Formats: sequence, structure tokens, C-alpha cells
Amino acid sequence: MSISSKFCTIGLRALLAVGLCVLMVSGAFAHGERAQLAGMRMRTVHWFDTQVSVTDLTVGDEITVTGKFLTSEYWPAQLAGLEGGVFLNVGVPGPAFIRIRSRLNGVPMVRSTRLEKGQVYEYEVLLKARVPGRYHLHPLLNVKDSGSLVGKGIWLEVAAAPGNEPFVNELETMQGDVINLETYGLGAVKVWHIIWLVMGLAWLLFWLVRKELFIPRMLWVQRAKDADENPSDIISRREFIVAGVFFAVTLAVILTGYLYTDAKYPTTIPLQTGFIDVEGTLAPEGALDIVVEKASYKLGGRSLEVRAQMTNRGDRPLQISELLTANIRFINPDADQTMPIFPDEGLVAPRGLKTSTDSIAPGETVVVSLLAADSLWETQRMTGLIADPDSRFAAMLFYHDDAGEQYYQEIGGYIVPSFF
Ligand SMILES: [Cu+2]
Repeated sequence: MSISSKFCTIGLRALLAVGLCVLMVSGAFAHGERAQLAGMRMRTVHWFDTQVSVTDLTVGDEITVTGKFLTSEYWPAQLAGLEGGVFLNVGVPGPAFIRIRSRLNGVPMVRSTRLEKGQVYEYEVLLKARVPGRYHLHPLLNVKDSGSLVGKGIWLEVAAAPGNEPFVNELETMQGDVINLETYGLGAVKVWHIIWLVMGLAWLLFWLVRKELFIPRMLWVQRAKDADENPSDIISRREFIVAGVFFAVTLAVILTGYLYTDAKYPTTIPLQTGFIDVEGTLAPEGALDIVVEKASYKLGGRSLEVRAQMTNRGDRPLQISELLTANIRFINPDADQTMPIFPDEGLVAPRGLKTSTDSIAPGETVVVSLLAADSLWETQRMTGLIADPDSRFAAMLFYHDDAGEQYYQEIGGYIVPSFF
């Protein structure tokens, strides 16, 4: 493990860790997707089929991000679930795009929603490029009290508009005015900043001139207390009047601002906060019963081994093609067909999955051993699994029948770490 990754995994969280990792890790994954706990990435949201309509665009161009996710039944108990509030978004460093529209299973996601575990949701987010640059864009769910759960990132290249034209974000209000949201209301923002800066500075100046900021006054109060006097007596009449004037002016400014804005914009509606309902769909499970018997994570072998009893209840043979967990795809190279692998798609181990059984015949019950092995376990910092106080795993298993029908379902269970 390199020094940089050690620094990042030791447990320095929040800004410090982000700052360090950004400085020390190569630019490729510099915004924290690997910093999330391995168990959390495996057992919350299984993102798959993530695609963008275009990867090279110029400022003002639109781009659609589409994909699907399956919400895990193995959601960690200590983590707030999807029932409390979820907002569909994209993760990109800075306000580089604007979101024009987003849908979850066809329902507009202008507000937050609540989701169920064990359901499949299909999303679509329409964005418009705003700032030139190279971005790693992720679909993500902001989950109330849990934070952001991110899907696989895709690199996008945004070029400046011809002639460096500034970005325009125009829309028509209910009154029929066309406004540019990039500049709308900026004057008022500036005026309010100036008003409060002036007020704050004046207040500080009054006390600075008297050389009576915090420490001297604290000492005065201490001295008065020691001498058994009333510390409140140190507030002079002048100080009292000045403080009263500041208080009155502050209230007057706020009230004036409110009344002025109300008169200037009589027709407004408040920001909307309610939840939007969206129905999930069930995963297209084939006629395959899977009972996980044992799972182990081998640190040295950088592999996850799952032994499961599988029963084919259908009338067609089934073949396992892929295991997906924590956004990493382990593909069975011997499978006749797999889910599509997109050009430049990251986090794919094309030969990462080995199965002990080539295909499961109709009516057959076999114990299948699945071995998902790749250095991605290490580079994606999944090694943290061994330090999880709740050692469980979850993954998606993709399989198909001999007619080419694709199925998938979630598997999961307890996992035993192995150091050898
Ligand atoms: Cu990223």
C-alpha cells in the first residue's frame, strides 16, 4: 500500500482527508468515491448500466446520463435507509453542469423521493455543460442522514464555447419574463453583502477603537467578580445606546428588505419540499434459487469467493455471466454472452469471475463456487472489508438462459475474511 493510500484509509475523514487525497493520489479518482467504506459500497445501491449520451461536449451542450440501480436488501443497519428521503443527482466537482430534468422510473424527480429496498429503478438525468474542463461524472443518490452513494464515474471533456461565449441559462417565468439565471438577482446579492459587511465592520470598529474586545472585557468581568461587584455595571450608558441603535437598524433593514421584495415580486411560490412517489420494479430474476452457504474474502488473493447452492427451477439451462459489487464488474470470460461493456468503461475485470459450474441444467441443484478475483479489490480499496465490524457482503449476479434472456438478482450474506 502506498503512503498516499495509507493516509487516505487511516480514517482522516472530512475535509482534511479529501484535501490530502486530492494532493497525493493521482488525478484519476481524486474526489472520494474510493474513500467510502467498502461494506457501504457493497451493500447500499448496486448501480449498473451507467451510460452517457456523449463524452466530448462544449459549454451549452446537453448530455443525458442514464442507468439503473438495485437497492440492496443487505443495507447496513447503522446506516439511514432510503425510506427517509432520497434525491437523485450527479456528482461532479463544482457547479460545472446544470440539471435540466431528471426522472426515476419515468417520474420527474424535481424533489426528493422515498425508495424501497430490493427494487430496481431506472434513472435519466439531463444536464447542460456550464464550465469547461475535464470531469469525472457520477450518478448519485443523496440519502438523508447517510450521505451520497455514488455510481460509476465516466470521464467527460467539456470545451469552451466558440469565442468563449459566456454560459446562458435562460428560462421564462410565470409572468412571461425571460431571465438568465446566471445573472438574475446578482445585484441584490451584492447589495445585501455590502449592507451586512458595512454593519459588521462598523460594529467591530466601535469596539476596536475602545480597545475593549473580548479579552479586556473578560478580565474586567473577572476583576468585578473578585471584588464582589456587579459585572453588569461595566456596561456604560453609551455602549447600551450604541448596541440598541445597531439592533434597531438591523431589524429595520431586514423588515425593509422583506417589504421591498414582497412589493417588487408580488407573485411567488415557496420552495417545494414534499416527497414525490415513485414505484420500484422487481429485478428480472430467472428461475434460479440461490442460497449462499459461505463467502470469504482473501486479502492476499484479492478475491471474493462465494459458495452457493443453486437450483434451476426453469426449463432452460442457465449460465452465470457476471458478479457486480461496489460498482466493480467481474465478468465470466467463459460466458456465451454478458451485459454490454461500454467503450472506456472503468472498473471492469473482463476475466474476473470464475465459476465452478459451466451451466446449470433445468431441475438441477448444484453447489457453485464463484471466485471474483482482480487487483481492483486493492486499487478500489475494498481491502477495508477485513476491518468491517459487520462483515457481510452483497452483490448482483447476472445470468442468462440458452435463449439469450438476461436475468439478475442480488445475493449476499456473511463473509469471513482470510489473510492467507
Ligand atoms: Cu469520480
